[in-house]
Amino acid sequence: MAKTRKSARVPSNTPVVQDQNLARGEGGELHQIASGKTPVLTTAQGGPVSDDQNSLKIGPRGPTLVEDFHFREKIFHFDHERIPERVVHARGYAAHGYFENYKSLAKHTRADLFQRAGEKTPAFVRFSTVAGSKGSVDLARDVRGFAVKLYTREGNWDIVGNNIPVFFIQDAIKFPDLIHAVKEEPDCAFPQAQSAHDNFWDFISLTPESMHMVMWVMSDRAIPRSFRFMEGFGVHTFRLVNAKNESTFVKFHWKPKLGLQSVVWNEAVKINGADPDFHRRDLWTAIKTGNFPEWELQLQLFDQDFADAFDFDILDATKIIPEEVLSPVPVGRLVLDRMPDNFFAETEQVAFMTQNVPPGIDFSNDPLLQGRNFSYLDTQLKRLGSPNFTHIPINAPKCPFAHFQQDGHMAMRNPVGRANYQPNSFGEGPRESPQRGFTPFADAQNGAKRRLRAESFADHYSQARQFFISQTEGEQAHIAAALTFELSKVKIPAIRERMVSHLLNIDETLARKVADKLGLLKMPKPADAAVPTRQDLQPSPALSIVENGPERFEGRKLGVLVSDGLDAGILKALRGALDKAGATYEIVSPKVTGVKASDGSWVEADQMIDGGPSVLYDAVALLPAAEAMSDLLIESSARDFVADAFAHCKFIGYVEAALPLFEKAGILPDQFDEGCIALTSAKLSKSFVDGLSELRVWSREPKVKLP
Ligand code: HDE
Repeated sequence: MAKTRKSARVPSNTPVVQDQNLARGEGGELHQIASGKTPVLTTAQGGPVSDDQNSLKIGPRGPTLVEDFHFREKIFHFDHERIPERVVHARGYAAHGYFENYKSLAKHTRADLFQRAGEKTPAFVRFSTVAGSKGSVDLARDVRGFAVKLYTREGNWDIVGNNIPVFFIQDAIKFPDLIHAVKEEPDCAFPQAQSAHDNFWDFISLTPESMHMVMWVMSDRAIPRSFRFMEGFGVHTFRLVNAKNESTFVKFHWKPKLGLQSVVWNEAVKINGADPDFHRRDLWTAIKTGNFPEWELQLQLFDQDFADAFDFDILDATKIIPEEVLSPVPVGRLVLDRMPDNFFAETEQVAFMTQNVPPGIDFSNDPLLQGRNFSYLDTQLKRLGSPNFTHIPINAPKCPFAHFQQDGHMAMRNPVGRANYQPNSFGEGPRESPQRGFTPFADAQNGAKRRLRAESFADHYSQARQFFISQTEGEQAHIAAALTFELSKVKIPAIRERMVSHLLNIDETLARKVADKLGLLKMPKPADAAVPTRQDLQPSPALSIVENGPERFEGRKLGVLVSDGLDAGILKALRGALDKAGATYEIVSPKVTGVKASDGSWVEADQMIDGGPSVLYDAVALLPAAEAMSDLLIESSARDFVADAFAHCKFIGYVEAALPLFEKAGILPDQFDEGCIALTSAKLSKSFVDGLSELRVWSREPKVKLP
């Protein structure tokens, strides 16, 4: 016989989730618990709920009743919580801010946001990876999305860009193939968020136009330290159009105020394990602590004659105009200063669309851009489920708007009045304005209707080579290592060989290095090239991360390894210097509660050593006391902390008591270099922080032989 149990109501002891709208809504007093300000839990229909812990049953253990409308509504809503994730750029993180215009650009564009110096336009920016699903890791080797929504007084303008200024393909019709190839393979459903597999490299090796982009993706650009240290690019050539209807070609560049910085691959792999939300946490923490990230908008402006002088096509998204050939002009700054209140409502539901442009900004005939202008509207309908997605606050314009669109799922704002069409004889509703309205630039078009790729799109290797030769020696080594790693995951030898045959057209030394590391038995012939690689293109220093790195330690983080008995004076000096530099730090200690310093003061910890490996920090300081050393030396996480910091070429400040940790990590005294700095006094601790502006000790890299 089944045991009989006493019926018991589970007491409502969990905190009540506050629905601010509800609390503010009509009949607020009705929905207040008598004793205090806590609002009464209601159904979505507004009915007060008496018990949210137990479903309605017959008897204490009896069947649950369909009559329980509260239970049914709650579960029904939960069952429908997910919307389709983005096909690409599913994993993203966003913030609010503003764009501030430096001076009038009326000469080039009639766009309202560029007319007045100091004009501020609200902005929402979403950063993303491309290939992984919503729950994938932040440090995947991948392109980063850099999508900016500007709520201008003349409607929303979306610059839906990336952190890499070129793209894999030249024509939008190839996009589904590219994305199918990079995503997990359809039969086994792996690998997730990785391009290191056969399908991707099969497609790439059969698509020579992707070679320029491949060089970027194999560089450290694809593993940024954080969103705050990466550039953004509009990629395509757009047009600015002024009040006289004159057009200027334009390319958009976002330059981070903090400079460029990436991590190294071995570090990226470990960060993904230690903190898969590394980039999210970084942006959240920076903004929540008032360190607002900032980018400068710079424009490359040029006319048709300038465009015609190149032997490549400015409509080809696999090409750049080097900044040394055409300097970008600074026109304003983008500041991110507020995190969304709710991730789903804003970051997940934001709908970017390349076709969102205000009067004064226009498209070029770049076939990739033309295809995107079709795709983004389509995708929003699928994802958000209703043509009324512009009624969602994050997508709604912040300027006045008026139209006759009505009804449909979730219509929140139908036109009022009698006339829902125009012209109408009631004098009701909005009318079009030839003066203020968007007028496309009257670019004359002619030619036969054909499926063709212009010959001006045929050079696939010259700029790939230019990118490669613009990198420092260390950066070139990283590209070779990344190619080797990725191709080592490819199982079909013919794909590896085909890739090496393309590399031969880019740089022979690179090709040989990769072939050698892969153990290719014989060198393939160079791939057939429609246009031979130009050898005369000059290196462009603007393309190197190291050449454009930060000048200060500002905005970065020091990991401070401590133990009981640490030198309080040195820690105090370090903290002061870090505050002054606008940098942050975390105390990493054997126990998460903290440690007792030499002067008896308590130092709170941020991380246990296990949870705070050195890969999470830009540089480290080792401040353990001698008496704690025997315990620390048997902690493998303490050893890894030091070994990784050294292998990843980080600056390491240390007190003498920490020396046995180096030994344990396999770092001998004769390997110490200018990046290993003894902190024997408070004064030296300050100068250690000053010296961190360089970030990494790249000269160490050939010696540590990073994988
Ligand atoms: Fe996208 N892209 N894309 N893309 N793209 C999407 O739109 C597409 C391309 C970019 O944070 C989708 O809302 C096509 C280039 C970003 O919400 C989709 C083509 C560049 C984001 C789509 C491209 C981008 C997207 C998926 C080939 C850099 C994320 C969900 C012509 C300049 C925006 C969505 C966000 C998102 C289509 C190529 C950037 C499917 C057809 C080139 C940053 O509509």
